[in-house]
Amino acid sequence: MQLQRLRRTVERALLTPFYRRRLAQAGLKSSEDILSLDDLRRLPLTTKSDLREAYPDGLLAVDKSDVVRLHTSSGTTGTPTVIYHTRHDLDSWTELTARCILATGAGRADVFQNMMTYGLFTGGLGLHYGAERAGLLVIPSGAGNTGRQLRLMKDFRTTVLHATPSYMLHIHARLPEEGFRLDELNLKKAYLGGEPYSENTRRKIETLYGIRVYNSYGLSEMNGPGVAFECIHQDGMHIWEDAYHVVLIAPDTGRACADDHEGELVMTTLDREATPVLRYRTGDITTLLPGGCPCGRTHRRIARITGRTDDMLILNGVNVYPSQIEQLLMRVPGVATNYALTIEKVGALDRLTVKTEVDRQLFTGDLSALDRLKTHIAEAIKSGALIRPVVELHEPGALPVFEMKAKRVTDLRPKE
Ligand code: DLL
Repeated sequence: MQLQRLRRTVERALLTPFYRRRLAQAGLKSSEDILSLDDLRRLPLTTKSDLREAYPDGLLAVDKSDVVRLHTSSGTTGTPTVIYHTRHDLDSWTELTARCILATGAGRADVFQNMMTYGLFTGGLGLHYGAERAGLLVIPSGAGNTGRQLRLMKDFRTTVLHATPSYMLHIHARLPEEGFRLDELNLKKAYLGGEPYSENTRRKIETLYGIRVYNSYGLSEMNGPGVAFECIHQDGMHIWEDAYHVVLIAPDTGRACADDHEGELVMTTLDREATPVLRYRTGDITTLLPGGCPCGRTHRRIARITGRTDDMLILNGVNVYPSQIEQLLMRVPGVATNYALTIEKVGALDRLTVKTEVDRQLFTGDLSALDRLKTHIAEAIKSGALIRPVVELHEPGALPVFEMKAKRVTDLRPKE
C-alpha cells in the first residue's frame, strides 16, 4: 500500500512547479521510476525553507477550484508555509484524528472540550472533526479564557480535554481562584501536544488531575495533529504509516540511521492530493520504538520528541524562530540593532521578554513616548509571530555585545 501510495504521491508532486524542478534535478521524471520504497532515498529532502520558497502556490498539485481549505504556519522569517487541502485530504485527516481518539478508548459517551486555538493553527480544527467523526460530543471552546473553560467542563461534564501541556498546568493552578474544585469535574483523559514535554510532566499532570494523559504529535506540514498518537498503553506514539512514510536521518549527514538510533524524523505524505510533500525534514528528534504494541496496531511507534535540529522555539504551543522576531523588531522605527530574547516560566506559562536597544534620542524624559514604543513593539511581534512579549527598552550600548556569533536567546525554562 505504501509503495502504491508513494507512486501516486510522486505523480502528484510532478504536477507542482516546485517538485517538477526538484525531481528533474534528481533524475526522476516519472513515478514509474519508483520501483520500491528504497527508491525514496533518491528523492530530495524537503525543508521548511523550501516550503517557504514555494509560497503560496508552488506546491499546489490540484486545480485551485478543488481545494477547500488551507492552513499556514510560521516560517523562520515572515513568510509562512502553506498547506492546501482538497475534500479528500480533509476527509483523510479526519479519519486519522478519529483513529487517534478511538485508540485512547474514547467514544460516543465522551464529551470532548477542544481548548486548542481554532484558525490557521491546526490544533483546533484538526482534532475537532476527528472527535465528531468518532461520535464524541465536541465543545469547540478554543484556547484561553480559563474561567469559561472550567464552567464548560463543569456544566457539560467534559471527560476529554485537548490542550497544550502548559495550558493544562495553568488551568490547574487557577482552579481555586476561579472558584472550582476538581471533584466537581468529570475529567478522564487529556490529549496533550503541540509542544515538547517530558514524561515527568505527563505524570505530574496525570497525578494533579487524576486522569490519563496521551501524547499527541503532529505538525502543520503533515496536516497538524493526528500524525502520531498514543494508544491506551501510553508507550510511544503510533505513527499512521498508511498516511505517512517515515524514516530517521542523521541531521548532519542526511543519511538514514538505524531505527533505534536518535535521528531527525523525515516524513512523506502518502495520501494527500493538494499538497504532496516528499521527505520532509521535520526538525524533530526521536527514535522508532522496537517491537509490537500490546494494543495490536501494527503502525510503528515513535518515542517522545527529545529536541529539535534547529533554533525553533515553542512558547505555549506557538512556534517561533528568533529570526522572525528580529525581523519584526527591526521594522519598528527607533529600534537599534542590538537585542536579546529571554524565555522563562511564569507560573505554568512561557513568557518571552524582548530587550532591545533604541535610539538615544528617544530617552528625553518623556515616559509616555517610551511606553507607546513598548506597546508598538509588543503589538508588532504579536501580530507577526502570535506571541505577546514583555518589552524592555535599553539605551544604545546597554546590552551585551558578542564578538563571535551573538547569543541572543536565553531560555531559562527548567529542563526536566
Ligand atoms: O503543533 C500541530 C499539533 C497541534 C500537534 C496540537 C499536536 C497537538 P505546528 O504548529 O506546525 O503544528 O508545530 C509542529 O510542534 O514539529 C514539534 O516540534 C512540536 N510538537 C508538536 N507536538 C509535539 C509533541 C502543531 N507531542 C511542531 N511533543 C513539531 C513534542 C511537539 N513536540
